[in-house]
Amino acid sequence: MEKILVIGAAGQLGSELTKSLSDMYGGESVIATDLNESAKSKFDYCQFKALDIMDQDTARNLIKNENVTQIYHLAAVLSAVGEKKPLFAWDLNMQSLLFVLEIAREFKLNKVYWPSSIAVFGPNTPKVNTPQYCVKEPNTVYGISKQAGERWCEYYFQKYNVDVRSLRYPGLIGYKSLPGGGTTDYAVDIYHKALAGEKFDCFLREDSFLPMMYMPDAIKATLDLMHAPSESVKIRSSYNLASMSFSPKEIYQSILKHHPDFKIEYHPDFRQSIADSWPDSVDDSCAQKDWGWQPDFDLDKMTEDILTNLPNFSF
Ligand code: NAD
Ligand code: AKB
Repeated sequence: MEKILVIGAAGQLGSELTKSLSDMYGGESVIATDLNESAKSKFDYCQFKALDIMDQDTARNLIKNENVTQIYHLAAVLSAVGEKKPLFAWDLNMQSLLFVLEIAREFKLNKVYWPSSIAVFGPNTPKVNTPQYCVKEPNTVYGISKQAGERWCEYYFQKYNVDVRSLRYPGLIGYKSLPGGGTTDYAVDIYHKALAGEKFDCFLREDSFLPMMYMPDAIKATLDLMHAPSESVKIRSSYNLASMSFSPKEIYQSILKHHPDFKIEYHPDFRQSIADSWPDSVDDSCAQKDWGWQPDFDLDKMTEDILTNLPNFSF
């Protein structure tokens, strides 16, 4: 029987991924962990334990005593917060990943999942249809940590046969939790403002294109990758992953079709230069070819789904 540990389970991605893992494996097979006991109320369908992944003795005992077989390591400091606290971001993002990889090697875990990001790309990367393999000179601490993390994942696979798998997510958009300090957060916040009947102040320019993905597609991609036969997973750094690419003006126009009085203003801040360093769109043909990736949602389909379901969702 698999025993799956999710680290950073209470965040934007973890809240939805942990539920899908519990639906798939059964709640008794999933242990959700996050920093604070207060996150427990989110996880009435599986086990929950408060865990600071930097407290490595406690984490190691938990993994050993619970006979954990797989880890989904989601805890990280994201791009915008990372620029405010660079050394803290580097420390958390790198130490936690190295700890997880070492534990996976030592305890011979079946699988590890660790997300990377479009933040691995930088200003010298080709911006449109960014290839899987190209120049990567990230200029955010978050991006540097993801790039280094990818190299470590590949290293542990090649040297120690650790079955670690990873996706370079675009900006993830979901309505079931609030985002945690990234540059793509505006594309979540905008729906909340539209439904509240308030004007939206956008921290990016209206023409700032970024790769984005609706959360159900991100969950599908993650589970598809994790369930693909090992020999199909040919990239052990991290796979480019794509579904849609849009600008603030385009998401605004998509919402206007449902809320014609919705207003937006653009006040770019420090996050604009982060967005400018990232691709407009990425080429995910390796993911399509290796394990059959195809997204289900485009911008208008996502907008309709969020505007229909968010009003009935309680946090
Ligand atoms: P988030 O900030 O919403 O969630 C991270 C969670 O980790 C939070 O619940 C936080 O409490 C927890 N955490 C922080 N420090 C911790 C620690 N020391 N020990 C245990 N838990 C800790 O982030 P997210 O959006 O859910 O992102 C999850 C992962 O996916 C991250 O690795 C992120 O880099 C990656 N990713 C996310 C996006 C996106 O758009 N959300 C895009 C690309 C990659
Ligand atoms: C961020 O904006 O930092 C994240 C990401 C794209 O990795 N959403």
